[in-house]
Amino acid sequence: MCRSMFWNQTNDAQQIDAGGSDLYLFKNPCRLGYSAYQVDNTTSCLKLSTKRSTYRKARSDCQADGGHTASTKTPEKLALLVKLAQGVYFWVGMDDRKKNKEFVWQDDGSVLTPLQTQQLFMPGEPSHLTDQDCVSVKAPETGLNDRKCNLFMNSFCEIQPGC
Ligand SMILES: [Ca+2]
Repeated sequence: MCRSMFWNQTNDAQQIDAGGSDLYLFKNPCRLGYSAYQVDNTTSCLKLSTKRSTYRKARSDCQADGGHTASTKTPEKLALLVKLAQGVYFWVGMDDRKKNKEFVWQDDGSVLTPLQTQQLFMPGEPSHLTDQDCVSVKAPETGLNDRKCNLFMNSFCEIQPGC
């Protein structure tokens, strides 16, 4: 559920001088602490966590904000997060904790497709080794890899614009 009241409190319109006599009103569509990115033909509001945590904690922190650990369903979105992370290791919003070898995206509960597996994971991954039920990117890698969920990593929270 989006809280429009919160949105109004935390996103003041800014006046931007365009260089001439015209002034434009710009309003960040994302709540405080989140930045807007155009990716996958939509606007995503993203925030990188300030500390490392387990997958479970990262997930619950994002849920407390009304969102989820950021998805990377396309190579374009994955490349964006890798770039924003600047070498920091981060969790991706997907795990197969419920049913082994069936990765489910946090944002909509859909199952990872074979095409996504091929496009997004590192060669030879996901390896499904013992307890590797969560998914992350570990620089200098730029693709996904399943790893143990109790490792400590940063993560991106993602929420809907206006939420
Ligand atoms: Ca692995």
